[in-house]
Amino acid sequence: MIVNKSDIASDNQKSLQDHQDKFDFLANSLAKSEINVDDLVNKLANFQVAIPSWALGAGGTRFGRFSYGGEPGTLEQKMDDVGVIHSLTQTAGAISLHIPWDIPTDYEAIKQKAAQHDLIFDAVNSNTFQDQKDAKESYRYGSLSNTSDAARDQAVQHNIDVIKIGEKLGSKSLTVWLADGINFPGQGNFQSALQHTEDSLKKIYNSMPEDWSLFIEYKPYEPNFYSTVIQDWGTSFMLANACGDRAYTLVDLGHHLPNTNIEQIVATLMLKGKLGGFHFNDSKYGDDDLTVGSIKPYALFLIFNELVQGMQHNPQNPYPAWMIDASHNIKDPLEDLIQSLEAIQEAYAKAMLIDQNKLREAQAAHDVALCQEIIQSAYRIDVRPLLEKARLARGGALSPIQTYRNLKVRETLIKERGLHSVASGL
Ligand code: AOS
Ligand code: ZN
Ligand code: ZN
Repeated sequence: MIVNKSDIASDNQKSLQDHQDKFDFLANSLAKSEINVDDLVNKLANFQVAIPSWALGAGGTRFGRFSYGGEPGTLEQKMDDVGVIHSLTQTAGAISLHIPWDIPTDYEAIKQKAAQHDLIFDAVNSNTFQDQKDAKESYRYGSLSNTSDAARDQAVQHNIDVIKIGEKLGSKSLTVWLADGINFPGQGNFQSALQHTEDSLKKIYNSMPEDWSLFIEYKPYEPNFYSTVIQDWGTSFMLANACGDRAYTLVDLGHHLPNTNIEQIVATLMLKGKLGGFHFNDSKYGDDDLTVGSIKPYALFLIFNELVQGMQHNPQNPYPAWMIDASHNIKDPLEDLIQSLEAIQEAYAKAMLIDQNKLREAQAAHDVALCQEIIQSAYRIDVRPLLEKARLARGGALSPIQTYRNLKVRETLIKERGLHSVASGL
């Protein structure tokens, strides 16, 4: 299924005038505050977020999974789905693969597909949280942290294999998320688990090509419920420092205990030049992997405020790798991802509207109420016409979900792939 630019353009016609009226009204009022609207729209148009290959089918829980018709069964089909999202939103110009779920059989064909959809390959993800068929060693008691040399060696080798696959596709980074941990007090030794993990990560780091980065993800709990080896940003930061300059922390929004101040973590990591990657999602309780911005949009905006500041003032920090990491149990996964992309762009746009000069003055004067007014008045602006303009400029849809429905994308996918398709992966 391919969504043509001409079909998008003709669907846009219906709401073009309405968009233009709203845009003009907003642009006029922003220009009065000396905001460079063209620059803002440009930044939005250039902000690209990678789609994870595992988010394109219906997710599930241990209580069951309700499949969604027309799910992608192969890597090619997953790329086609990202192509659909990118055509409509013009903000999903990358895909993040998961090995072994997405091992290409024909690299040239996969690269051609990427070029056809205007996609690049973002970070590749290793998997040492499941035992693979015919694997000699089990990860039941850990992978990079395992007390068994043979299990650790196998896990390190898997990561090296993933790097090799990524190299063939043009990826430039590896994301490691470890499920390693223990379920009961006394089950293992904290210090040796951490030491083994550090040693294993160093081996992986030293096997990367020189232009690659290593992203180390952290998470407080699940699948282990007493302790996780890389439980928080501090542990990830420490391990990244132990590995070297091209190892970074990856922040997944769902990987924090309730009420953690994530924006402060972002600011701290960027100051130290160690924020390498980002997984967007939202949650009410834990690692819910819900649609970005569906539960705590204000928190997302505050996080973006720090990201925008960091991108402007912290040259010591690389441009972060943006990725969605979500799971769709109920909604059409493609619609859900489109909503996530919109929420990300919205938070980014609002964060760029904060009057930083005024804020600094108010902070210096300790005018606390004014500080809050400045931040919140940016948050209250309806920035959607800016997002529409950015999409329009690149040939995307004014209203991606509406166009997705008008063009009957899901119906076509069901016709092509069947109603009872099963997505490969989780
Ligand atoms: C797991 O909770 C992490 O968020 C991972 O980033 C990711 O979801 C996983 O690698 C996909 O299987
Ligand atoms: Zn993640
Ligand atoms: Zn997660």
